[in-house]
Formats: sequence, structure tokens, C-alpha cells
Amino acid sequence: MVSTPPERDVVESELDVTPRKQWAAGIPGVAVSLRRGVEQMGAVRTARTLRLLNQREGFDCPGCAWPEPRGGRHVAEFCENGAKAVAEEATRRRVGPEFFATHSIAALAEKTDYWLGQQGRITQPVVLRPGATHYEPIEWSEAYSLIAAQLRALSTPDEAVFYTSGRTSNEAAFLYQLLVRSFGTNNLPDCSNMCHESSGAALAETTGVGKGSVSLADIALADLVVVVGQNPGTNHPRMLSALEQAKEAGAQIIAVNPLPEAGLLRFKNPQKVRGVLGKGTALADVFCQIRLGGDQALFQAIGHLLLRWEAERPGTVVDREFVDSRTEGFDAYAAHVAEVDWDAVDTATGLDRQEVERVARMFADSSRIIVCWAMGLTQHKHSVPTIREIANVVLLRGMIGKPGAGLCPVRGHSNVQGDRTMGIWEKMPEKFLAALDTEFGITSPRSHGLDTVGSIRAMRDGKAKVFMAVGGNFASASPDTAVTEAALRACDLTVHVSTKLNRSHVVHGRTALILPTRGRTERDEQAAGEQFVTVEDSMSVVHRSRGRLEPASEHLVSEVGIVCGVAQALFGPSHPVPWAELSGDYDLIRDRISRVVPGCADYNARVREPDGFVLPHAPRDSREFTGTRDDRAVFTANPLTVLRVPPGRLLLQTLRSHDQYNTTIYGLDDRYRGIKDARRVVLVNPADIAELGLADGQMVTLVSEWPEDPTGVVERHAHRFRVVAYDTAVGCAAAYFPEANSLIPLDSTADTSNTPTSKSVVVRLDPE
Ligand SMILES: Nc1nc2c(c(=O)[nH]1)N[C@H]1C(S)=C(S)[C@@H](COP(=O)(O)OP(=O)(O)OC[C@H]3O[C@@H](n4cnc5c(=O)[nH]c(N)nc54)[C@H](O)[C@@H]3O)O[C@H]1N2
Ligand SMILES: Nc1nc2c(c(=O)[nH]1)N[C@H]1C(S)=C(S)[C@@H](COP(=O)(O)OP(=O)(O)OC[C@H]3O[C@@H](n4cnc5c(=O)[nH]c(N)nc54)[C@H](O)[C@@H]3O)O[C@H]1N2
Ligand SMILES: [Mo]
Repeated sequence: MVSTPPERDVVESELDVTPRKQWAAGIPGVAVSLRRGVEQMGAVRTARTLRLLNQREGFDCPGCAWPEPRGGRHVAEFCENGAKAVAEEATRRRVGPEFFATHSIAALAEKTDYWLGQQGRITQPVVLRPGATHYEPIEWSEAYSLIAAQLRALSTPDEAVFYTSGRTSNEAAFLYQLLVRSFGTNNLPDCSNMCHESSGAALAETTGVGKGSVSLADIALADLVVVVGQNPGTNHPRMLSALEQAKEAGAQIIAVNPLPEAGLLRFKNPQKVRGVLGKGTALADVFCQIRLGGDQALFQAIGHLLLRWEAERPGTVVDREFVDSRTEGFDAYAAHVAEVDWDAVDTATGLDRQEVERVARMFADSSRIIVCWAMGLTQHKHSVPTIREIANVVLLRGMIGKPGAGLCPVRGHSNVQGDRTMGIWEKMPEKFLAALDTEFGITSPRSHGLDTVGSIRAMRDGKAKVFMAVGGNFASASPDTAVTEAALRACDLTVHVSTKLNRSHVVHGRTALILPTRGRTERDEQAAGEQFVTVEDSMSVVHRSRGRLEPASEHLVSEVGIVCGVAQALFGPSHPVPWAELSGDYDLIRDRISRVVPGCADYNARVREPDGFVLPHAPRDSREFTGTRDDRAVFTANPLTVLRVPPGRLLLQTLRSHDQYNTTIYGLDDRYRGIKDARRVVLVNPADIAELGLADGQMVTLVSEWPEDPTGVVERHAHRFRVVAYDTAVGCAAAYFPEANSLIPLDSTADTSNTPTSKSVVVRLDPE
């Protein structure tokens, strides 16, 4: 069986490859952000909008989840890519009824995500009726009734799936999960299932809290910061300022990555004259060009060396006091890593042993260590054991719950962490569900719901028939594009609460709705007056976000309003949850949050503090591990996984360019990597190009091979990719997400977390 994904994203353009950049940000960064802003918003709106970004009385940047400095939010805290994210939302371009009258679904389906996104903000709710060729306007009340009728017609609530992307505010997320659980299902897949789920799983198990244990202030206090599997120059640019501060205070930085990413190697701070004019700060002291998926082996080897040195000079490496009083499982872990297989470490990492030793030595010699990571660690089959292995090393050095030290998963979407805190999860713990039931007088279902991959399977197999999404672009962001698209098309109803057009709107169920919503930058007037919302950043800081711009259209409804609208139509007036009141005054939602969500007592008052408040985190705050089985941090012994690639194949990662926000494509350049005007490229080491008998610039089809019963090996194809000779680790290749998503088999997921293996797909490069 051969599955052939759609070829819609073929961009016919002349590829232009220039030497990759040795540094990030600086003048080009600021210039690009202003140019993009003016293009989309005009000069006055650009100046006004950027002035409000990340300010105490302004709105939270819809870019990444990196925190703002506390007490420092009076200084403009934005970056090139944050400004692009804002420009996308605050654009003056509009998609109104005449747009939908002109463009049929068939015509829109031919367009790329890039083109769709460029058309502007959707101004009014639209419906695609069964068999129709065009979306047409619909009244809000009719849209709500239509959803309610379809939901009521299901034979069980578990036939509906409710997706969330990570931009949704805490208030909207809290009400959304309440709607879904009142309806009777835990089918709450979210983007986190494809993102940091592996981090949550590994950290909850080892430390008792599935979140990071450092604050922004810790970074400046660290003497060693290790950045693994992350490209902050593009995806968390404000993190570079923090790294620069740490560096200035004497910290050393290690970058572990198959690619020499510009932001990790050098940084020009646009907010400082020296940064703009000078050569910038050299950030990484050591760059380990690791093979994809080699990090577990690296950290196992580091653990091995640390314990060996401890045996040679007892009391110098292991924090005995911490290990004895606060952890369990140390002996089994020590016995396990004593036996480390060095040949396997060599193969898995591709690093030479001196390099591994040098890095381990830095772990031994530093007294305040922070390890940061993102998708390079979370999207492999063995991601959870990899992150556990990092926890082992951090624990044996006693690097949790003290200043300048800790575990730091760097989240993606600006409120993805908050959405989880508010209950967007298919398996919320009993304590949360019980509190929700008591507060509202409902009975939440107790059986676990479907995650993202589970939802795709259920829709594919006809077991789920209604798909609703608050934000996101499920069709493009999910793995196995052809399978996901077929799954969505098999639904009776697909509903998207969106700001802008995307692929998911044209890959529709029998009936489809697009419900346009106000974005975070926009004013939110309700019955009780102007509202603000709250969000949680990657370091558990909860704070306000208040939109100030005029909404893109008078017909837009806030996410809170849409959730309440659906709920009222579905449950009628006698439901125990007072939906109408809640949607008129967000303080009333926050009162409820304060009684249901752990750590949120007195929520309304605390979010009104100038910088908000920090959610409790026992390991960080008091070195307590009360969330684990025995109230102790857990060392784990993890069998070593080595990804072996058959001859003639490469291991492919799918990653972001500098000019995109997930499936939202801002432009076709990847400036820091020196790629211009092209997205269908595959970056390959020159040695592999020679070995495979290919040439730089040659056109190839990427083919992934996946064993599937009973059919045998299934091939997935992505055509018209251009080979680009690039300095990546040998045996490894890279292509952009979402163009390469068609290659990732739905069943290829991480153990425990079920996250698609977007960073390790075995591929063949067939010449075209
Ligand atoms: N401008 C912008 N900002 C964003 C986003 C965006 O698309 N655009 N997306 C947001 C979201 S949702 C997220 S989750 C984050 C994503 O932030 P990142 O995780 O930085 O995003 P990716 O582009 O997936 O980059 C993965 C990095 O890990 C490296 N890597 C891949 N595999 C491995 C491996 O096996 N080992 C190691 N050591 N390294 C590896 C890659 O070379 C690359 O540098 O960014 C958020 N911020
Ligand atoms: N191959 C591969 N696949 C991946 C990844 C990868 O690295 N490789 N990364 C994964 C990761 S980390 C993530 S987080 C997911 C992302 O998956 P998603 O979160 O589903 O995707 P996005 O592209 O961020 O969603 C963009 C859409 O959100 C809508 N939107 C924007 N702002 C708002 C708003 O304020 N409200 C509402 N309601 N809608 C809004 C717009 O319509 C826009 O088109 O993708 C995952 N998929
Ligand atoms: Mo993400």
C-alpha cells in the first residue's frame, strides 16, 4: 500500500542558499520586525501595537511562552518573531463574506497554508452545508444550535473530540473543559500532545510536577546552562537576552544540537548598542553536534562519568545530602549506568569521547546548573527516558530547588502551560475532577479521553464524528497528513474557532463551521465592562493580558463567549453552570478557578498584582517531591535506545524555519540558516550527499518506510524536495514542518507520552 499525500505546498521558486549566519538578532532582526509590522498594520498601528506588547497594562505576546522579566515589564520586551506574531493578528487584511463567495472550497484547497494565512482576519461566522461548494455566512445563534444538535445526536459523548491549541486564555480554557466534561467526555486532545507531553510525563514521574523548576532569575545566577534540542534564536528569541546575562555573570553555556544554530553560537542584542554594532556575544562555550536521538546516550554517559569520578574522590561530585534525604532509586540507577555501553554511546551520539568527558567535567565542576530543552528532546520514540536521564544527572548533582539551578523545559505556545493547569488534558487527576464536580454540581466522566493521535484514529475509524477546535490548525500540525485529512473528512461536523484561515478549514466534515474570534491584542467588552484574561508562562508565572486594539470586526466573539454560546445551546437554561453570567464578567470565572484549580486560591486578587503571581512548585520552592509515589524524587534506570538507520537511509527531523509560527508561514526565508525563498528543502551533510550518490541542489522525493501489519512496509512520499548541503550531524537530515508531516506515520509515537516522532523519521532520498 502506498499513501500519497497532497502536494499542495509545492512552492515554485528559485532557491537561494547563502552561508549560514554565525549570529542571531541585531539590526536585521529589528528591521525585519518593523517591516513586517508596517506591511500588515501600517506605521501608526505598528508603533502603537508594539508599545503595548508584554507591558503590565498591555497584552501578552502571542509568540512563545518565554517569561517576561519580573518588575521589568515597563521596558519593551519583544523580539523580531514576537513582532511577526503580533503583525499576523493585528493585520488590516480581512476575509469577509465576499471572499468566501468568490473562493470555492475546491479552489481554497489548492492553496498553501502560507497563502491562506496571508488573506487576513476572518470577520464573520460561516458555514459549509452538506454538499455545498462554498462557505456562507451564518448567524451566531444558528451556529450554536447547529453544534448543539449534532452533539445531541451522537450515540455517546465520546463520539466528539475537542481540541485546544495553546493560545487560549486561562478563562476560556477553564470554561471549555467545563463544557466538555459537563457534556460527558474527557476527549480533550491538545497541541501539547505533540509538543512537551514527553517532558510532562518524565518530570511528573521523577519530580512529582510536570513543569519546569526554574524561574527567569535563576538563569542569571547559573554557572552552567545547557541548551539541548532547542533553537532559541528563532523560537524563543527573548531567551537569548537571559543567556547573555548569565554569560556576562560568568556562566558557561553548552549547546547540544545536530545543527549549529545561529542563536546558540552568537547573539547580538538589539536592545543594546554594543549588540547592534559589535560582533555580539559568543554564547556557547561548547557545541556538541550530536546525532538525532543521541541525547539519552549522552546523559547516560555523563551520569556514568560523574559516578566514576565520585568513586575516585568520594564526596566531590554526588550531592549526598540531597540524594540521601530527598530521592529514591539511586543505587539501582548507579548500578545501571556503571555498565554503560561506550560503543552504543559512540554510535548514538556521534561525539568523540573527549568531548563527552569535557561536558561531564563541566557538570562536575559547576555548582549551579540549569538544563533547558524543547522539541529536539520531546519528539522521539525514547523521549521520556531521555528526559528522565537528564533528571538523573540533575538530581545526582542536587540541582533542584536552589537558586540558579534546575530543569527547564521551554514551552512553545504562549499559554500552553496555562491551558493544562486549567484542565485541558484528556487525563486530569481525580482531585481536579472532584473539585470541578463539587464547584458546579456536575458529574465529570472518569475514564481517560483521547489524545491527539487517539483522536485521529477514532475519527479515521468512524468512532468520533464531531471535531471541534479552539485555535490551532489540526490538519497541518498533526502527523501523517493524508491519514489526518481523511479522518477530518470522515466527520459529520468540524468546527474551528479561529482568527485566520488555515488548511483545517478546507479539510472539512460533512458540515463545517468557522467561528471567528477576537485575538489577544483586541479589546474585549462584555456586559460587566472591559475584560482582561490571564495566562501562564513557561516558568509558572500567571499574569494578566489585556487587548487594546479595536477588534478586527464587530461580529467577532471572544473565545469565552463562543464556549458559553455553545454551552447554552447545548444545555439549555436550567443547567447548573451559569454560562451567561460567566461570559459577561470574567471575574466570576476566576472566582471559580480559585476554588477548583490547585494553587489558584485568591486568583482575582493575585492576578491583579503588577507582575501576577507564581504558581506553587514544591521541588522548586522547598525541595519537596510530594507529587511522587513516596514523596521523594525518583532516579530511574533506563535501557539505552540507539536509533539505528538501515544503509542508504537518513534520520530526518522536521523543524521550524525562522519565518513561521508552527503552521503559520510568515515568509519563505530561513535567514539564520541562509535559506532564501524555499521551504521544500532537505538539509543533508555533504558526506552523506556524496555517500548516497546525490548532488547538492538535486531534486528528490523523501520516502519514509514504516512496517505495518498485515500489509508489510508502508511507504509515505513527499515529492519535490531540494537537497541542500548543510552542516548537520552525519546521518541526519532536516526538513520543515508542516511540509514534511506527511512522512510521519500516525503509529510512530513516543513511548508513554504518545507524542509523534517528528524529530526521528527514517527516510530514503529518491532522485526525481
Ligand atoms: N518564531 C517562532 N517561535 C516559536 C514557534 C514557531 O514556530 N516560530 N513555535 C513555538 C512552539 S509551539 C514550540 S514547541 C517551540 C519550539 O521550539 P524548538 O524546539 O526550538 O523548535 P524546532 O524548530 O522544532 O527546533 C528543534 C531544535 O532541536 C534540534 N534537534 C532536533 N532533534 C534533536 C535531537 O535529537 N537532539 C538534540 N540535541 N537536538 C535536536 C533541532 O536541530 C532544532 O535546533 O517554539 C515556539 N516558538
Ligand atoms: N512534523 C512536526 N509536526 C509538529 C511539530 C514539529 O516540530 N514537527 N510541532 C508540534 C508542536 S510543538 C505544536 S505546539 C503543534 C502546533 O499545533 P497547532 O497549535 O494546532 O497549530 P498552529 O499552527 O500554532 O495554529 C495556528 C492557527 O491558530 C489560529 N489562531 C491563532 N491565534 C488564535 C487565537 O488567538 N485564537 C484562536 N481561537 N485561534 C487562533 C489561527 O487560525 C492559526 O491558523 O504542532 C506540532 N506538529
Ligand atoms: Mo509546541
